[in-house]
Amino acid sequence: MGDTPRRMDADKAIFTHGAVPPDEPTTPAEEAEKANALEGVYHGMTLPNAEDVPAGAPGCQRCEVLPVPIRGPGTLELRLPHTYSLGKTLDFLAASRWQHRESEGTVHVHVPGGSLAPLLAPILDRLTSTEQRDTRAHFQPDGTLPQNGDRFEIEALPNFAAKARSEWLLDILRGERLYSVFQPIVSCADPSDLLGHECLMRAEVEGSAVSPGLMLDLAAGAGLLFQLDLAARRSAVVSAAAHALPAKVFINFAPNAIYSPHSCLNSTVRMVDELRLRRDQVVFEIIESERLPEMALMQRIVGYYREQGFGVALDDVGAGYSSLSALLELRPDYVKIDRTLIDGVDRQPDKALVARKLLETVQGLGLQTIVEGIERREEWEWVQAHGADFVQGYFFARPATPPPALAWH
Ligand SMILES: [Ca+2]
Repeated sequence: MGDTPRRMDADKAIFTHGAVPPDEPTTPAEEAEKANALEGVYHGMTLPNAEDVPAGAPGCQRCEVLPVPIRGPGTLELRLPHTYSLGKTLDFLAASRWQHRESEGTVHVHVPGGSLAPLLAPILDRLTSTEQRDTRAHFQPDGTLPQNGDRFEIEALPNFAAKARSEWLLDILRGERLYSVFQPIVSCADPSDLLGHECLMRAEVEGSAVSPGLMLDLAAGAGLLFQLDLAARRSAVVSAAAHALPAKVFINFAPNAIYSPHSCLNSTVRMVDELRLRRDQVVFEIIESERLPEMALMQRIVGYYREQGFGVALDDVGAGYSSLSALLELRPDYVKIDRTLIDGVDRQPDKALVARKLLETVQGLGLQTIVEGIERREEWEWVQAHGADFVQGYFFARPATPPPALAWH
């Protein structure tokens, strides 16, 4: 990526906000060993491009096909919602070098080549979020004519802009550059007793770590959540197998990236079997529990995993409002208590009250708790005194690859 300086600058700006500290350092020899291990384990995890997929190919087209990146040469068409919004956009274009024209409230801007991000960023800056949402965008590559199906390609500007900015993410997906790091989950009473490892998605661009949150947010806006989530699950399964993880393997998945459990999750299940992980070793963590899709779909997803012999955890409980009802409806094997509720719980009485009631509720329902985000001994002692079953956090071990030794003492 980064074939023009302008594009690299735009991408860098994105990364600055999303950068995370690098994981535990690994030597080049370890990296090579890891790469070889993964290479030897599984060869089938490339996501094809849209144009490479033969008609009638098996698998979920939504999850397994990568869109073609939006880039010039071509014409960006913007339909602004109001003459005021139109005026601001035309003022910017008149003062810029972009070749453009306006016709009946629609602005046509020619992009001679490369990314659209440098054109879109200043336009987005001049529009409020409401104006952005009510602006429609479409891109017509040079040498093509509008087709009948193109009417479905007209999008709200924020989604279109996310797609135009997502080239680096497409590069990561196409190049299979997602990898997993592992964080131990241990018994609260005896942290030398390992329950398992959570697999956490990572990627690097031009030597900088990109935060998983940034990848997920951009993917959600750009319509790439299905592909990112599938690639992350694949990376987790491959890495867990390559490192022969000894205990349970916790793998995150976004329920909002699933239409049908059977078609969207089938390839992950097959890979677990092919790589000889035991199904009862694998626990799928339902992320984004504060904005779950409708309960009927959630029940089908959880039911599917259970029928296939996997465990299910509900992630980030306590971070939102709807996850308590999800506990009752879904009865997950493990409930992961969100870190925001635990950070400083030993010295904040209000937070302690909420955390204590939540732990009591989960225990009363007969579900097992995993408390995330333990960074200090006092937090561990507090959750131990309040009956948590398992704990996870920097106090015990940071996420790393290869899986880190426990460092809690
Ligand atoms: Ca998680």
